[in-house]
Amino acid sequence: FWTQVPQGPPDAILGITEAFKKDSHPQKINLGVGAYRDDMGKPYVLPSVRTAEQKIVQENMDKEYAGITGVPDFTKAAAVLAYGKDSAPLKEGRIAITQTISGTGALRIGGAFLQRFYPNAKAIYIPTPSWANHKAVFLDSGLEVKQYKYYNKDTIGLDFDGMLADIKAMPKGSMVLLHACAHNPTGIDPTEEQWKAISDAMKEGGHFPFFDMAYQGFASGDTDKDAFALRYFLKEGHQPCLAQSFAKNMGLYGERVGAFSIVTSSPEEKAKVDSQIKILVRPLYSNPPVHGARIASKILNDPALNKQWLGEVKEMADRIITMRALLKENLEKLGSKRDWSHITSQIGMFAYTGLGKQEMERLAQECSVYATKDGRISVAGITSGNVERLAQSIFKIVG
Ligand code: PLP
Ligand code: TYF
Repeated sequence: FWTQVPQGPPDAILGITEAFKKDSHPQKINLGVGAYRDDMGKPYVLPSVRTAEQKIVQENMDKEYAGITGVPDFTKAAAVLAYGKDSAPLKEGRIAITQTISGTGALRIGGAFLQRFYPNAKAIYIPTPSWANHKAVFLDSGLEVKQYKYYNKDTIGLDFDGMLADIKAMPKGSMVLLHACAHNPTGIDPTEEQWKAISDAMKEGGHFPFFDMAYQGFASGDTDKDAFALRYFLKEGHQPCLAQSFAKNMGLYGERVGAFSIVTSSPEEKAKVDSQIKILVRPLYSNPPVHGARIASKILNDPALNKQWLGEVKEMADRIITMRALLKENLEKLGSKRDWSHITSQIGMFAYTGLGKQEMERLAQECSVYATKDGRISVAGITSGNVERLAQSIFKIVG
């Protein structure tokens, strides 16, 4: 049957782990996939997650199906986390929200909803570069994918003028994907002032903002601060939609906990949108898994556990910030002539080193240091034990 099926390429990010596993170097380093590691380089389960799980087990809960839109205590709390407890649309009952299969599922349900209902839906604009999966997710949702300028390779910073010019040049009413914080892969976010100008340009064009928030809390260590752009857009009268992931900020990667929400103009509109989201979800996976959502719900709804979790998010963010500083320091100590200040000015899980494809290939072949070919390294994979060897490796390749 399947002889005509062509061999496909591996995922650009998840494929790195395959190459890493095959390498027998005892001090090999994997900075490919964005997954948090502790300072021993081990996967980390948050103590608040362990406690929440114990509480759930003690409650002897049943395993009945959740509704189509998931665990209500979870989605309610997820909306508060993102939009803020004083958010007007939230208080007015006009945000439609559904639990999703993590952030990817949120983007995919969002893409499908927009494809079906956004007036004259055609293209969604994503930044250049963007998370590798964005294009595939939106193409598979039936949308056309276009790009706007974002990264300036000369400054290893934001191409703010290019971004703004591209937004202004889009056809009226375009759909625009925005990384809410900790842009993946560059780690470069607009400043608050720049967000204000972006909001103005989006309003002027009558464009529709789709926020992808996969790292709330991970950028600054403060979940409110990281929600600045989303909340500012709301205050300015935008009615965005939002993909949320709890993979990173709760370390629930494999549990697949996320949410998709849309701000509507009235409770009546919300009810209609809700009904159509259910119609989309039903034939895809019927209803989402409950365990991870119950963990997130406990953490978000139990005040003591919530406080503990916020502390743990901050600890993770702070360890990453420390590793950035250590990497830069070690490169400078080795006598590198390059300016590495972007390593500490970028935020979130990734550093965009500015290294090119061939340099990244040599880093893997000659130093057993693995990361994506675009020069992105997952800072979460750096430890006080491997940072020196990492700096030496980068110095060996680029000086
Ligand atoms: N969006 C961005 C920008 C990401 O980096 C990721 C990966 O973590 C996701 C969405 C979705 O990830 P997940 O499906 O694991 O929540
Ligand atoms: O960018 C990353 O590394 C994370 C994890 O298909 C990830 O967002 C990578 C690839 C993928 C799914 C998740």
